[in-house]
Amino acid sequence: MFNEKVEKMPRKKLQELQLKRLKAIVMYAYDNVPFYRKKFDEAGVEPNIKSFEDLEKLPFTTKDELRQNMPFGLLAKPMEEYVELHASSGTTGEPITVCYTRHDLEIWAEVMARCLAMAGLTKRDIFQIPIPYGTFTGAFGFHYGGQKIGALIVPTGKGQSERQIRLMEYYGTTFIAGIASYALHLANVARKMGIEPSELNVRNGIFGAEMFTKAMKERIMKEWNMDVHDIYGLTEMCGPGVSADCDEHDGLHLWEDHFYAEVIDPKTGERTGVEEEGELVLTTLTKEGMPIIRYRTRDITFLYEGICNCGRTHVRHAPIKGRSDDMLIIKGTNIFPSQVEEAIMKNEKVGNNWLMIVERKGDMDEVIVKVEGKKKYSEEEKKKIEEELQKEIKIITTLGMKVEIVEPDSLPKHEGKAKRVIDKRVNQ
Ligand code: DLL
Repeated sequence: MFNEKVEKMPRKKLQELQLKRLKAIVMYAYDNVPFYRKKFDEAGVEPNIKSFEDLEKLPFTTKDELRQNMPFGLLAKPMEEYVELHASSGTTGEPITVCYTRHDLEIWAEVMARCLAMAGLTKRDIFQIPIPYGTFTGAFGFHYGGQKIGALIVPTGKGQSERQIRLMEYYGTTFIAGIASYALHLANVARKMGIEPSELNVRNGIFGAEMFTKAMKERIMKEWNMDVHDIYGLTEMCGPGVSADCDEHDGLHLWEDHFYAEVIDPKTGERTGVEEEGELVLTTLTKEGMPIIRYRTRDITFLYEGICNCGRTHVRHAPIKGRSDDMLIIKGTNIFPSQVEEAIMKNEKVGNNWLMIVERKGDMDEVIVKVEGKKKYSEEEKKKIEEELQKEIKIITTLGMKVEIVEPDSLPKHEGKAKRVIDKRVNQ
């Protein structure tokens, strides 16, 4: 463990620490960020909270509110205190910009180091980071955390997949991090170069930044012959590093000394019951540069009860099921693209890339799921796989969808987060 004292802190002590920090950060936000002063005053709430329950009286912060105050309207410190900025990838609108003080960077490195150590990173590892170094938080988060542990970092950065594989071979990379779908893309590239990914030295990987189903994890594990960990985070909190899963692979530990988590019903805003799914709401407990109170992440999950076998006391949440704004309503049924992925990735005959197209035909919604075959198949073979997938998708989503097996490498590739859904109904 990177920080055993904190990671195994008795729950009572951890909650005392949380409450102390929660009281302080709410007051700090009120005193230093005019946006919060106005918001709390308008809601008629006092910023002097006394209990976790009191927090529920405070209004949520939404992505739209952050957007309206971009780029620097939510900062709590004078400009000269900031040393770095990052921004969200902006797949759902204007990017959200976050500025870090030195103290904030230090905390980011600490939570990242805990996640990476949990995934097995040690100072003896050769740690390759095939993620764009830029305003996206991914690469820098892994970089700072990896350095804190003392691993040898190979900052290969964006794309150039063949070069990534060559360098893995050349340096004997043992640990990689990144965006889940890119790990599978790299496996495809390696094979095309005549290199079996499982024969490279890579034995551990930690991935996130997008929907990451169990079936996909299993596939990455198998293709690379490595252990795979899930890491979650978002720019608004720090970037990657909010939570990750331990070797039990049963939920992600969320670092509660730095983030306070609630799960709410996205419709009513009320907290959900024990282990009941809803939208994750996060409050930063220690961020001095840009504190955020009760942020609606739109990510769907639930919090576990009980302590993990690994001994860490920090609460676990279920792998993110999807974003509330990813949810599709098809023929009146709510589905998440992650359910379709779960169905597809279980099938050994399909490749690593897929795309779902939703259209309205007359009065009816129609879905076509295009899936790359693992290899080129005959028409007859294709038909058989299509039927298998259709059946599996129906079991998981209850919906009938058309499936089309397409040739390997024929669908758009992604070096960043994968785009899995084209919903043509939006413009129909
Ligand atoms: O994606 C930070 C990150 C980088 C996390 C690298 C993990 C690895 P944003 O670009 O702000 O930040 O996007 C945040 O991505 O609200 C989730 O919807 C989604 N997301 C992040 N991690 C996971 C995960 C980074 N492990 C948004 N599983 C979040 C599912 C994830 N979704």
